[in-house]
Amino acid sequence: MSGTKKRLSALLIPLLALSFVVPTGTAPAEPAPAETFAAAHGQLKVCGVKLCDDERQVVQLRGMSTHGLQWYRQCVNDASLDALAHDWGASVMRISMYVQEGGYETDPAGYTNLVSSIIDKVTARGMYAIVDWHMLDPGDPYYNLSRAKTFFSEIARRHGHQTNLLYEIANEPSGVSWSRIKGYAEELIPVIRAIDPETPILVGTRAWSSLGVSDGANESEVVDNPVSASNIMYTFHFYAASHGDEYLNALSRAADRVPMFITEFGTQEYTGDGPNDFAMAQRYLDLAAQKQISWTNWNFSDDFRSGAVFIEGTCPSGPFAGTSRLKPAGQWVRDRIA
Ligand code: IDC
Repeated sequence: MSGTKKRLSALLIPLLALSFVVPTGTAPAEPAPAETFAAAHGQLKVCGVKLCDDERQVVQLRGMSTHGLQWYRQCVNDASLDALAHDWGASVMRISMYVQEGGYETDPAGYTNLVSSIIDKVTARGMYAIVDWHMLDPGDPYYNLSRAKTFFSEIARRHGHQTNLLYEIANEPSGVSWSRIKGYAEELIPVIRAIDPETPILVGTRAWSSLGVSDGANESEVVDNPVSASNIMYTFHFYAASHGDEYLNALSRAADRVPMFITEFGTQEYTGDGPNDFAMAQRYLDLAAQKQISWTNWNFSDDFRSGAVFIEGTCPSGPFAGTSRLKPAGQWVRDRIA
């Protein structure tokens, strides 16, 4: 379906151009706007260990994660999303909806509407949207399973027909085994698939999406015992000043065996604060480029911490484009998205 959509638009553009042929001597007509990233690539699908577009070409998405919407929704508005799409050149935004800490559980209908409206804004700017079920504490994903079923069912009903989505069903499980995370995924995924069979689903990994490394394990538990579902990927999170070679090597090995997506990383410490280690962060992004692993950086807000890209006080009015309001981590990641 999406392939047809794309081919139709490819046909339409030359036809439109022909119908606006200008006589010599007059100013040329405005060029047709360039096709957006998400329109050009259409419905994503996991292909082997990679993420592919609707013509089975491998794609690497690069973009930003919001901060928690309960605190920083004022940083996610028309102007900031214009900047992310058109000035930064991002192809994806991760919409980070906490479940606890004043998030979804306090107002399910309100947060569902908020996420839905942000999906619309991201879509209008031609980017992919990751719907992030930001469970964090408690770290057992089962704690929020029935809420997750309700939330994703409603998002799938409203948006499942779109071709520019990914669903991230567990931000960072902790204190639980991989088999428990796998069990959660295998209960939730069929519920989503019954409404939306096509959107790729991203599954968190043990110990804060470290592939188990933060608990002294490694990627083999996932590689040897994958979730039984198709069109899914596994997530890996890193903070470059805290997570060194052991983490990088686990990601590298995993990415050759199972589909991986870096839905969160920082150039600083795991607190999202402290000094940047740009050299280590670059090693991760070089690996991601080489293996075509998609990524979103934490985070697109003006929080005081070093990992929030904007200087405090930037939201809601900006300016968001250019570099005048960016912290060092923001300048660094903007350059790497481009
Ligand atoms: C941090 C926020 C901070 C908030 C804290 C608790 O930056 O303002 O008080 O969460 O919720 C993660 C998490 C992400 C963290 C981030 C930085 O997914 O929620 O955000 N981080 O600590 N995993 C590793 C680091």
